[in-house]
Amino acid sequence: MMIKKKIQIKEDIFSSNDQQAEAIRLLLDQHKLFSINIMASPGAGKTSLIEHTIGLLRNELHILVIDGDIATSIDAERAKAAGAASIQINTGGGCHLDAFMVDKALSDVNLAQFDLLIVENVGNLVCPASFQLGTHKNILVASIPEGDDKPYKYPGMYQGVDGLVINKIDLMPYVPFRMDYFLAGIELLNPGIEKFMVSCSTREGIKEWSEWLVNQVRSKRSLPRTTG
Ligand SMILES: Nc1nc2c(ncn2[C@@H]2O[C@H](COP(=O)(O)OP(=O)(O)OP(=O)(O)O)[C@@H](O)[C@H]2O)c(=O)[nH]1
Ligand SMILES: [Mg+2]
Repeated sequence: MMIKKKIQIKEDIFSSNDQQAEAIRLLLDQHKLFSINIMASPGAGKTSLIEHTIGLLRNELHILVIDGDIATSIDAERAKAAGAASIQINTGGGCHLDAFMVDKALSDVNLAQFDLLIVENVGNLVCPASFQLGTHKNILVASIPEGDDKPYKYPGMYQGVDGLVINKIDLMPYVPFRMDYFLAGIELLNPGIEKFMVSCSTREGIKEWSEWLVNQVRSKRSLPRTTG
């Protein structure tokens, strides 16, 4: 017999985080600084995607990366080596970033210097989905070796994002992955979501993803400066 248990987490636990996230959003809007929060399971290719994005856009945009990890500054160093300014947050065991951590990381930054803020969340498909960071778009990186059932098993994450990067498509010939089944799950949870098929190994699709990002930055720049 199969027994299913549902655990409900009360919304109000997250309300102070949401208020902080809203303050960050206002601050970023004041500086017309477009921002994304990249989430994924460990090893899906978040930092690889960020490296390639920086590589393509560093002559066009000033990019700030905030990297969230349980330990080490490996990812912030990779973003810096690729040509961006970077800040590492170590959660010391915490499985996600929250808006207070991002606020602290931004406290010494001259935001006027930057056009694009990329936050790399801690690798996890559960906890990051519940904590808004004040970024304009939440992006999920899914990767082929994780398996085609992930939208069905982690609906909260797949439902709550604005864009989906499907990475490691170079591995399609080697890993059982039914793209139709995967995409059907996404269509069920998040119909019409913006999707990018990429490979950080072959660089396929990185240009299209980067162009979408640049367009987002441009739309933000053309908005009137907010007061606050
Ligand atoms: N074959 C293949 N490997 C990739 C691709 N993208 C990333 N990788 C590899 O996947 C591994 C993990 O990549 P990372 O970019 O460090 O992944 P991450 O999501 O930032 O990992 P964490 O920050 O530790 O959660 C590395 O060995 C990459 O070289 C891809 O498109 N194809
Ligand atoms: Mg990483």
